Parts: sequence; C-alpha cells; structure tokens
Amino acid sequence: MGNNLGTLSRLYGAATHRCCPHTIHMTRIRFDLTKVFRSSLLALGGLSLLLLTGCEKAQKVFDLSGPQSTILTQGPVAKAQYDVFMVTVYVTMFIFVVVGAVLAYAQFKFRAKSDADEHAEPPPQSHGNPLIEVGLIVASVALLVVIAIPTLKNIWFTHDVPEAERANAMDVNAIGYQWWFKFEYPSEMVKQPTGGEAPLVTANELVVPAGVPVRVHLRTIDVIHSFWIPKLAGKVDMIPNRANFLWFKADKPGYYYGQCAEYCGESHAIMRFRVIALSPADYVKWLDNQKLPARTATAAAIRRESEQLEVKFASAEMPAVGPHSTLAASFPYEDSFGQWKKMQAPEAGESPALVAEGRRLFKEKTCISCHTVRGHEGVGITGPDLTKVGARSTIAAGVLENSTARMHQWIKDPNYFKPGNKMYHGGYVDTATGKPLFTLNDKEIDALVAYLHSLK
Ligand code: HEC
Ligand SMILES: [Cu+2]
Repeated sequence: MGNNLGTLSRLYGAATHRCCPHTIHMTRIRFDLTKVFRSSLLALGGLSLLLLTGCEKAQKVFDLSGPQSTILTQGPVAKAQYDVFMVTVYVTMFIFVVVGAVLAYAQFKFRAKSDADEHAEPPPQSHGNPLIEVGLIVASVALLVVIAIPTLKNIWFTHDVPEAERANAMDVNAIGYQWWFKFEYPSEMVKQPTGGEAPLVTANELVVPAGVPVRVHLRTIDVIHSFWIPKLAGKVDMIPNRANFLWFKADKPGYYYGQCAEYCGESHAIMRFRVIALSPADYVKWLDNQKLPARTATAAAIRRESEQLEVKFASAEMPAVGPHSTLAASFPYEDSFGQWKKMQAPEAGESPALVAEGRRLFKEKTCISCHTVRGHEGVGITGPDLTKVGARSTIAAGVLENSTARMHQWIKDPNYFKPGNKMYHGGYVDTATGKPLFTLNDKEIDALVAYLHSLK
C-alpha cells in the first residue's frame, strides 16, 4: 500500500513536471483562490443589494419575523428557549472564530513562498503535545459547562409553571388527531344535550387569556404528534398512553400560529392550529359565549342580535380564490387578529331559510355522525366540534381561512386540501360497492356553509 502510494506520487510528480513548470502551477492555484474569493464577494454584494433595494421576499427571509418565528418570541417559555439557543450560538461562534483564526494564521504564516519552500523536506514530525491536548479538553469542557448551566436552568423553568404563578395557572387538554387538534377546558363544564355535564370542547383554535400561565396536557388519539407554538412554546410530543404536558404564557393579546412538529402521516405538514390570546375581560366574554349551545339563526334571533351588537361582522374582503392560493398562507397575517375578532359576530345578511336548510342537510348528509353541534343535531366525535365553527378564523386545522368560498371548497373536496384526511375519501363511498352513498351539489353546499357560518 505504502509502496503504491509512493509510486502514485512519483508518477503524479512526474506528470506535473512534464506539463508545466512549478511557478505556473503555483500561480494557477493562486488564481483559482482569487476566483473563489471574487465570486463570494460578488454573491455577498448581490445579496446585500437585494436586501437594500427592499426585495420583499428576501427581507422576509432575513428579518426572521414570520408568524412561526422562534426569534421574535412573545412569551417567557419561548424566550427561555431562545436564550439557550443564543448561548449555544455565541459559544459555537467563539469556537469558530478561534479555530478559524488559528487555521488562517497557519495558512498564511507557513505557506510556500518559493519553489524551494514547496519542495522542502517536511519538518521533524512529533506525536502529541500534552499541554495542547489537555488544554483543548479543559477548554471544551469549560465551553460545554457554559452551555449546560443555562440549559439546565431552563429545563426546570420550561418544565412546569413556576411555583409563584401556579395558583394563577389554568389547564387545558390538547388532543392530537390525524390531522387536527381538539381542545378541552376541564375547568369549564357545560351542560350536554344528552344530559349531564362535560368539559367545554373546541377545535383547532385555542383561546386563552393573555398574561396567564396555561398548562397544556398533551394527549393523542392515534399516532405521535407534537405540539408547537413557535412564538410561545414548544415542542413537546403527544404520545399514545403517555401523559405529557407543557406550559406557556402569552405576554400580550395576539394571534399565534401553531404546528404539529412530529411526522404523523400524509397531511402532517398542514396539521396546524392557532392560539388566540385575549385580554382577561375579552376571554371571559368569549368563554361565556362558547358555553352556550349552538346559535339558531332565526329571523327573530337575527333581529334581536343586530340590536344588541355594537360590532357587526363587516363582510371582510378575502383574497381571491385561485388554484395556487389554496392555503391560509395567503391569509393577511398582519391582520389575522382583527379578522378573528370580526368572525365573532354574526354575518351581515344571514338568510334564516338558507341556514335552516343547511341544518337539515347537515343531518341528512350524515355530517352529524362525525361532528358535534352542541344543542343541535350533531353528536359525532370523529371530526372537530362545530358548535361555534363560524367564529373560527380558520378551518381544516389552520390551513384554510374560514371564508364562504373556502368553506364551500372544503366541504366539496376535503381531500384536495388535505390528502388522506378522515372526512372524505373520494366522497362518501360504500365500501362494499365502491359507489358514493350520496352526492352534494353546489346549492346544498351553499346551504351547509350558511348554516356552519351561522354557528358563532
Ligand atoms: C367520516 C367523518 C366525517 C363526516 C361524515 C364529515 N366530516 Fe367534517 N371533518 C371530519 C374530520 C376528521 C375533520 C378534520 C379534518 C382535518 O382537519 O384533518 C373534519 C373537518 C370539518 C370541518 C372543518 C372544521 C375545522 O374547524 O377545522 C368542517 C367545516 C366540516 N368538517 C364540515 C362537515 C360537513 C358539512 C359534513 C357533511 C357534509 C362533514 N363535515 C362530514 C370528519 C367528518
Ligand atoms: Cu400531527
């Protein structure tokens, strides 16, 4: 082997000797380096130009301020996680700079400056330098300790609500389903139409009071999911037969994006949710309304409500519906909180007849078998609770905005938006014959949408 290598290097040496003198060989290398240097400089210049000229997309990437930013945090738990991250960044940056500087120094100091240098005998070789080796071990350990101290401190902090705030904390249960989230408020019992009481249930939009620590008990009905609200806290897995929990607190009222962070099947990437933090007073108002049974939009009710309500649902302009703007990413994020608030009030121009027709169809087309509309007909538990679905800003687990057009499209073909989801598999199909059990035409869907949007 050694022999072969020797032969190879001799051959190689011979080859370079034959084709070109060393000086040219050297300048060629130097020239290549300059080229690399120049193109990096060019790329860097281009990039900064892009940023300076205000290319919106580029700025969005570099200012790290998206709705799922873990850099611009909005609560103490996410902040603690961010702080640990930054300590790690600083320590590794320090290592990078020191090692890089030593490397650069060696490269320049000991570079071959002449033909003789290039062919000089290697200096005497030695093995090991106890001082350097022990020094590096000590330095590495010291740096790891620098990272370990805040890490351990924050593991304790993020594990559970701090002692001092525990009395003030509230509990919710979050249950992962393929591919949506169910939320339960165990301290808020509501009367069930079938008799008795059960915790208040909502789906996909977790509403909490701002400034209050929230302990989220994480469960799953099927596979492993993971609960993550980038700006507030995360991620903790929802594991079958294992009781996990996390806590978070939103510093101020706002609208926060959540996301399943553990691969859980076809539509995992679009298994989202929202957290809406309200001022304590607004939260109580919201809670009172949620605890009521489903709203019935009769002509008399609409008249009465329109007299009572100061804020009426202004039919907000939604982005155009096109094949490529199917996801709620097109939702104007900056104004999401405002949109959500508007959704809480009944829509203008409701038609009691259409709503009633929708309610009838909701039963006739078997929607009730999978969805609960507390106080109305639905009792199913396979899908999200729809008692107040009209007041949510998103549907299909944070994927589509809850507009008339989107709701229509969702009911028409849920699989188009969320492959493999449990609502339809190519329409309601009789497994024996493979034929659809029933169809829904556009007029019927319009009635269903009117009904669902009346559920505020
Ligand atoms: C076989 C059970 C099943 C039936 C029947 C069913 N759904 Fe669903 N539905 C689901 C599931 C599961 C989801 C959650 C899908 C997801 O986000 O992954 C869902 C989601 C929804 C949502 C979105 C809710 C939200 O907050 O995200 C609406 C609205 C809805 N269904 C309406 C209907 C209507 C209207 C019908 C009747 C035409 C119907 N569903 C029939 C299972 C069902
Ligand atoms: Cu998931």
